[in-house]
Amino acid sequence: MPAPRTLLLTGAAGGLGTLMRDLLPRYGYELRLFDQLPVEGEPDAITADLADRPALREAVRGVDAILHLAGISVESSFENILRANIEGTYNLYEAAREEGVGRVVFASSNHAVGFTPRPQGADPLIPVDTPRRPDTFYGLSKSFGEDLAQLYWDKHGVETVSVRIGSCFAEPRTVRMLSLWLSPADGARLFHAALTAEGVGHTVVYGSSANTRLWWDLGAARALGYAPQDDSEPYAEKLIAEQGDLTPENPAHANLGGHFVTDPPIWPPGA
Ligand code: NAI
Ligand code: 15L
Repeated sequence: MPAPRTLLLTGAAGGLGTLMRDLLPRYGYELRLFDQLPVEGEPDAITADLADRPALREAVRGVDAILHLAGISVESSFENILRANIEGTYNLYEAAREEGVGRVVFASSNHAVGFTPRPQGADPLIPVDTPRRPDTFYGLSKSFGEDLAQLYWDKHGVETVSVRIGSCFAEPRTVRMLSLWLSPADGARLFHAALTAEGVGHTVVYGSSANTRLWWDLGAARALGYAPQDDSEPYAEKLIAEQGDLTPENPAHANLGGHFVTDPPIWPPGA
């Protein structure tokens, strides 16, 4: 596949969107920005909600590919998740189909498989085909997004790489993130690989750096051409000294999804 030049970046005002606005142009992408919030310093960014289908259709018109980051990025009420992540992602795929955009990279999450026990001791790494076990309505919406991507490939020929992102921040913030950290530079490497690899159909990959304490198998991501350069290990001593190490007896430490697994559900306001 020729390298896409024009890329629609949804969620451009968010944490990951801000990191990628800086990093992706270095790979030659011309970015078109989309978010419900204004993007600081970017007067040409499209300010619209994923529910606004005409705005979304205009936003995708003429781009080579889409990096879909927009949505609620933590747990919320089912109603909020339904509107932003489930209906919003459906609207995005419909716009891509209608406008003939052939490649989407979808920001899925570790929380689509959050109830998967994390490896301990000599346990094998978690394979990418492990059964989906969402830990929240949020994780459920990512599971839906992956199935939607499969449908749009099988039925309409829209290709997607669903990247189950671990924790993409400038630095790992918790001991759990030592296993799941995706450095911003590796995030850009992985998204670039996902945007340019040939014949992906719908491919699901895990997204993290080459962490010493890795929990999951990066083979599917590497098969796209991703070669991670970073490792969270230099942050380990300080984080463990501050927070203590993970203990298998603590249910929030026993599964991939961390505290998302153990937090009480969020019901609609007023319920
Ligand atoms: P964020 O919350 O900082 O950014 C999300 C952006 O989406 C915000 O700018 C928000 O205004 C926008 N947005 C939300 N609902 C929208 C709607 N209805 N219409 C238009 N725009 C809307 O989240 P972050 O950390 O930047 O994550 C980006 C994506 O990556 C999210 O989809 C998140 O679920 C996913 N992800 C992120 C991880 C991370 O470690 N940062 C880990 C796993 C997944
Ligand atoms: C996610 O899916 C969230 O979007 C992000 O804010 C982090 O909580 C990350 O997972 C994580 O599990 O660390």
